[in-house]
Order: sequence, then structure tokens, then C-alpha cells
Amino acid sequence: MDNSETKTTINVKGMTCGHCAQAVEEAALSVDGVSQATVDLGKGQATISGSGFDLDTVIQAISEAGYAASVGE
Ligand SMILES: [Cu+2]
Repeated sequence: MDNSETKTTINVKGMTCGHCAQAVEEAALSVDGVSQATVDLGKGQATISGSGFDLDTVIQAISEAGYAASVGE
């Protein structure tokens, strides 16, 4: 069983305002398994939580929304 809730922080470049943050959150939430997406505009990060989501798919969805997403420090 893989029901555990996971939380991952993604670096997102190119967000400049609340609209950008909302677009990134909506893109992340459109991915299966994502239950919550919280954007920190100041840090340029998005925190994604949920269970069983594919991180690559989340990154791709955010990229398709027009923002460069990556994982890692
Ligand atoms: Cu914006």
C-alpha cells in the first residue's frame, strides 16, 4: 500500500505576482494525487502535498503553465 501523504518542495522560477502563484498552484493541483499546493512567491518555491503523485508530472504541469520548475537545492 502506498497511501502515505508526502510533501515535496519544488523550486519555481518566473513567478512575479499572485496570479503566477495561482497558476502554479492550479497546475500542480491538476495532477492526480496532489491534494494541496502552496506557493511561496518570495522564495520562488511551491510545496506540493498529496499521496501517490508523480513528481515529474507535477514539474511538467508547472512547466506547461509557463514556469521553470525543478527539484533540489
Ligand atoms: Cu504574475
